[in-house]
Amino acid sequence: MSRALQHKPEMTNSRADFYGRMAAENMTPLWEVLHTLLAEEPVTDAIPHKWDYDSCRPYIMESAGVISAEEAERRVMVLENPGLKDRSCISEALYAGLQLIMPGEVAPAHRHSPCALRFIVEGTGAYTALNGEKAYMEPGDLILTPSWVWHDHGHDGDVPVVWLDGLDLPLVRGLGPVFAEPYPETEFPQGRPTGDNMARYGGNMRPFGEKITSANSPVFHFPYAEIRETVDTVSRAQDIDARHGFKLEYINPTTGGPVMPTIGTYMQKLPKGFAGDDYQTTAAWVYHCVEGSGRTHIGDETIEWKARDTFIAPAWYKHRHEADGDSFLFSFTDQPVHEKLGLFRDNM
Ligand code: 1HN
Repeated sequence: MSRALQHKPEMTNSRADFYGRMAAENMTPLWEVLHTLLAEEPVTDAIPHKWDYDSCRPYIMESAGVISAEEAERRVMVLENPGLKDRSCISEALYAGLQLIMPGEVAPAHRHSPCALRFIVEGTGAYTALNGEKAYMEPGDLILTPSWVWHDHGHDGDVPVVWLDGLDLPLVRGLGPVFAEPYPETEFPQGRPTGDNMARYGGNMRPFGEKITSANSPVFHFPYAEIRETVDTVSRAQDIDARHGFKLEYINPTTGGPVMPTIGTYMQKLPKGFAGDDYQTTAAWVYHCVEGSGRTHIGDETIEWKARDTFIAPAWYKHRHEADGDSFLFSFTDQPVHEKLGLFRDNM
């Protein structure tokens, strides 16, 4: 190639003097930084990383004695990407954390413009209420709390419950429109009965005459028992994808698109002995192993994973999965944003 965008001009005394003088007017020379602003391919400071659940769990449990869910508002250990220190994010656009709720606790009702998902890691008996409609958690369940919906968490059971939170908070913060509001009471009043969202919108039917205007899935609870059965059934009569094994997207039933406008969510089965091809995309992928074990080669790194581990494949990192036994991986990604903005690319 005869021309490279990576060219950095030579610094001379007179140039340095000129740059120094224009700084008084809050102006800087683009040609000194253009090579960093316009890399030929996506560059991210995020790095591939795994949060080993066995190593993280003692700290999560210890946090119960450090602060209550109510005092903390949300008792969450942020999964901070080691390449993005002090930014509370797992990728440039996505946030992830592990949240603990103990029997009898409440995490007070609030709402915010960033949207969130919960993927249940361990325990049973806790719930998330959306506008007062409770969704009871089982390991492997996905529960959504879309933008600006009132939500609180509670726990009627008797074992600690931990879930993985995923939010588009870094993206929304970068764009600007972060709003949040506490509900005046700790708990939102009782709303519709448990399961109402699935009956209303998740049964291949919808209420007669209802206009659906939300950009988010009106189904907000996706139980693992059903999702696993779906993916497993499809895997028996479907050609395997060389990159993804058998991978299905959770959908907003009113659009067929992603469950929330900014975050896509997937469950994939990697059959015993699967050794996949490289996948490369502009989007970042947070993976969480529900069952099985294996490894994912991300760039030059190899991440070994087993049930309850969480790991990140940052934007544009080639990555390929290998499974020991039959394995199930949940994932969430900012891919829908890239697609909506016409910026998405991959190597499919
Ligand atoms: C939030 O509201 C929750 O509702 C969890 O459980 C994690 C991280 C940042 C900002 C808000 C929740 C959060 C959060």
